[in-house]
Amino acid sequence: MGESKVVRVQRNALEINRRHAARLREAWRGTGTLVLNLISSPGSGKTTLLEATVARLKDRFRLAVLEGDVATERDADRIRALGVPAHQILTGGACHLEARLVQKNLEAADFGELDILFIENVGNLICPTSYDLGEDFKVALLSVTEGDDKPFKYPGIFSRAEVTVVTKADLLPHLPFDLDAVREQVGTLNPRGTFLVTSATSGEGLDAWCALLEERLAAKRAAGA
Ligand SMILES: Nc1nc2c(ncn2[C@@H]2O[C@H](COP(=O)(O)OP(=O)(O)OP(=O)(O)O)[C@@H](O)[C@H]2O)c(=O)[nH]1
Ligand SMILES: [Mg+2]
Repeated sequence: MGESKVVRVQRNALEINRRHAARLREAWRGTGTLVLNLISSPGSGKTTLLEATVARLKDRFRLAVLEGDVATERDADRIRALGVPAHQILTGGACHLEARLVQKNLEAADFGELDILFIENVGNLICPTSYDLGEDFKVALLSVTEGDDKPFKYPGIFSRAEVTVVTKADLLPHLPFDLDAVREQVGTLNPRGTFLVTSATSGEGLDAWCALLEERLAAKRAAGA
């Protein structure tokens, strides 16, 4: 039996996305901008981690945030409240960002030259996984309230994200969350990935997270020099 129409349409959409993503990646290679694509379930702490991150790095680096959501400017407002430029992308119902939408909104945002651009994807552990946005790497977040079985249940994102960040570690004493089991699952899916344990509330792990960003930015700059 031939390929169904739905599969063909999906494949075409991914192919078009790939081409747009390649253009974005090339542009960011030229400017030496480090670009992250943050992916996780709704409420796992993406914006809160970004708030803590920009607060720590904004005096030394030119930062901006693209916020992906189905509705509201709330996340972009939270970042702007810290004095860091942010632009809200509204998908109008779609459960993921696409490279073309990022390109369009980046032009509208007119951030100027940046050291680091953070893209917070729409809260969803599945849909954003297949859509390359031209980023240097994907970051998968998993909050400890979501359960310690998630990497094996959602292998797509945890195998593709170069960095996995466990969030809300301050809540660990109150939950039956087996951190070692999660570390093992992520290690199996992505043996060369980086695994960080953080809490935006207590500050745990934020030094390591920010150091990773600085290292990756320096490496990108050195490669482009
Ligand atoms: N205890 C604790 N709560 C946290 C931490 N980080 C985030 N939260 C809380 O988790 C809730 C959701 O956080 P957000 O940062 O809005 O989550 P998000 O992933 O951006 O959510 P969406 O954009 O809707 O997908 C908020 O009530 C935060 O205060 C943390 O480190 N510890
Ligand atoms: Mg958010």
